[in-house]
Amino acid sequence: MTEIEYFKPERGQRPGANEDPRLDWWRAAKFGMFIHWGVYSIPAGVWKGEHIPGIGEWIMLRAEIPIAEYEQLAPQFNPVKYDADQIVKLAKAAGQKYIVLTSKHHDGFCLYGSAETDYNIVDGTPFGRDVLGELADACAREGIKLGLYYSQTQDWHHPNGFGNTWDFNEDEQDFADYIENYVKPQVREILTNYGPICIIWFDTPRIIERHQSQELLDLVHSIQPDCLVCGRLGNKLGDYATAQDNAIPPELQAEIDWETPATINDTWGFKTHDHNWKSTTQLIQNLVDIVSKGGNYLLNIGPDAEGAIPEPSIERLQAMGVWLDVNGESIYGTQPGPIQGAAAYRTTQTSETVYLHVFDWPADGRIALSGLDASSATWLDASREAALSISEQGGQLVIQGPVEAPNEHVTVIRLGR
Ligand code: JFZ
Repeated sequence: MTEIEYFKPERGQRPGANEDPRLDWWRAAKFGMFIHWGVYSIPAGVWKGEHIPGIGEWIMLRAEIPIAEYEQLAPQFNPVKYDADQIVKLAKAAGQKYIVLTSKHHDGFCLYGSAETDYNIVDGTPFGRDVLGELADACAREGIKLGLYYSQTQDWHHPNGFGNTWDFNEDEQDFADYIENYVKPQVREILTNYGPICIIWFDTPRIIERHQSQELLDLVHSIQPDCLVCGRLGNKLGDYATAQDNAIPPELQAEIDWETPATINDTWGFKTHDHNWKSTTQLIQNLVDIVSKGGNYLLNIGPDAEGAIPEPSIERLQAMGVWLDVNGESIYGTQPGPIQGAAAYRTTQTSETVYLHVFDWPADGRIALSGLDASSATWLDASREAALSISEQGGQLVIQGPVEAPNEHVTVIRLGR
């Protein structure tokens, strides 16, 4: 079995996979919305007229922008189009059951009114509103769970944070002090001031020490025992495993709870010139592929400097929601299916039903499956009228449907056991 290399809770750290009831809602949810937003959406991939390669939220490091220059972005940040209700309603329309917002990314800017620094949206910008607070209220109104991304090691603004080698000399930094007197107070405030938080999404652990990871895990669970911690806390600690960005394991990961964080284009933070949007079909197939292997799909939006969501993201997420309105029964609350490793289809299942997801509909409408018995085959899309039959031929279950693909993205057939 190919394990998810990057971050995987050590066995025994927490109840094993499929055992910890704190994850039950998350296992059933399958699909979440990631939101990467901050002052990096102002340069949006361009600095002093130069296109800066890589992901947009890394522009400060990629261009080695001195703090004195980069923090001048904060007084320019006035995202008047920010609408927390619009974001939450888009997540709901898309079928995303939880949202994870960057409360503080590697550049150190906070999207909430932190008592630990004025380098935040409330105290340091003309906008002056608490983005996180407004999102928390909108999530509560709409019944969507809210999680928070928090960069616990990389902080290119704080003198004792990790990663800024152009303003600071690492040998003169005190990372232990940073963890004790900045990270812990900020983790406390985001878990105390904004209601129930479903996940703390730590990231890029880099130099964090085992005891520091453990202390942060214990701190989160001491304040909100039901708050989950993703697999990037460091030292293989956390409540579930986190795959590499946009990575989908080639095979079933039955032993662990895991999640793939992913982008719709090629950047997390908004970039003006990144138009490489994945197709709706690709996004739906990614969701099905991940769920069929036991994982969750955390799919990102990157609002621009005005707080607007890029239209291509809205279009794709809404189309994913249309597909899930019809086919969500085969996704939410399911387990990995009995057939794994096929190229053209995936399977998920419940105790009574197997769901066959057909990626590439056969030209003759005929699907032959080995290792599966079924008493019935019906379209999950109740509006489909085309004939669908099953038979047993040569030891295989043969499904005969129309020659035309029933669904432009992924067709789902419900197989009764
Ligand atoms: C990290 C961040 O640096 C990035 O800005 C974004 O927030 C992303 C979700 O997480 O990037 C990573 C972290 C881990 C891997 C790759 C990119 N990895 O495991 O290969």
